[in-house]
Amino acid sequence: MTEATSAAPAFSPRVFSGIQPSGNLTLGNYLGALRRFAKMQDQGIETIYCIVDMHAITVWQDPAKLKQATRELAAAYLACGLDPSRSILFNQSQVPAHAQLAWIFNCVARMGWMKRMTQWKDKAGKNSENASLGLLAYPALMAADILVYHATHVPVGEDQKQHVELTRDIAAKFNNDFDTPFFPSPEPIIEGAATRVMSLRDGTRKMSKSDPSDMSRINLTDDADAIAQKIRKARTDPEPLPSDLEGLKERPEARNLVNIYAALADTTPEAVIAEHGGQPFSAFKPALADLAVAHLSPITSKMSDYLGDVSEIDRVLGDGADRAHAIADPIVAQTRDIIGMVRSR
Ligand code: AQP
Repeated sequence: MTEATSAAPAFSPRVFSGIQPSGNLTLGNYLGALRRFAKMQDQGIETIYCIVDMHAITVWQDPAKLKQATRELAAAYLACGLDPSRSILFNQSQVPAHAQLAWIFNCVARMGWMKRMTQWKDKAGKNSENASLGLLAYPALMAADILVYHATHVPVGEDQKQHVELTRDIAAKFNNDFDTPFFPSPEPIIEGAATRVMSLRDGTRKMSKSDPSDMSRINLTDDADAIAQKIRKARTDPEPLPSDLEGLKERPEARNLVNIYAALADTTPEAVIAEHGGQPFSAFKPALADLAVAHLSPITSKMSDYLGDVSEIDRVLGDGADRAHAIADPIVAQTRDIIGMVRSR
């Protein structure tokens, strides 16, 4: 074992997760990620949350919109209960250690691993020759985001599980190649009734910021009327809600609305069916809309308060970046030692 290896730190619990500033934040981002981030902070674990702007540019981003979306996302983190004195909050591009470790991981990960990723296949589609190289390498950067902090837990929605598993594979291959237990094997944390919120227009597709149809998603910036209208127009079948969960099996749109209700009410789909089973959608949808508005409107209004002071947002991000540097830089330096790069200064 190398000197750097024997100095490897013990892995105390540390949470890392990130969100792309790629447009309108959705109810899926909120239930699958943001809300749970604040909960983990409140459990007293060390928490590091990132606005992953380098991931966002793997597909085209208009520069002015990227800036705006970055600050909006910072405001959303704060509005959802993130306390920057307890959590580290920053944007990825300000901490070069992410890109530095990502390059090393590009040389550890195999092309075949990357090409098997569902997100690559979905986003590159049939036009993969024309997709950016960054889109293919996305999971190696994500592995670097997590492992550059020796993070042990990664709260994510269901769609990111495969990338966290790949992070574990990269850590294992690095540790094996260099005969060192240097990197931890982080656990994906996927919990709750809405780990995969589906589109309101198609219950078989994920609700997504980049879906061209605005009616497919609830945005965190939607007002009460827009939320009510989108839920009213959400695609459903003509049957009333079933009297048990089994009855939702072949009904993806109905199941999605029940799951969203359960997540917002902090209960289980079983409890929602026990209360609303047998109701037609004309009764269930208004109840869901009321719940969604009650839940989201305080967040929307806090977001706009935070956005009223952009310099304070930038200050919070700058302070977070300084604290992130302090953890990440020594880990990158040790990684370089392990692989045999000379420290000349
Ligand atoms: N529909 C969803 N249900 C539950 N969780 C979701 N997440 C995203 N969509 C859902 C979770 O939100 C976190 C941040 O995601 P991201 O912005 O990094 O990228 P993504 O997963 O690709 O999300 P989008 O909304 O679909 O973005 P675009 O359209 O830009 O690609 C992750 O933890 C994710 O699981």
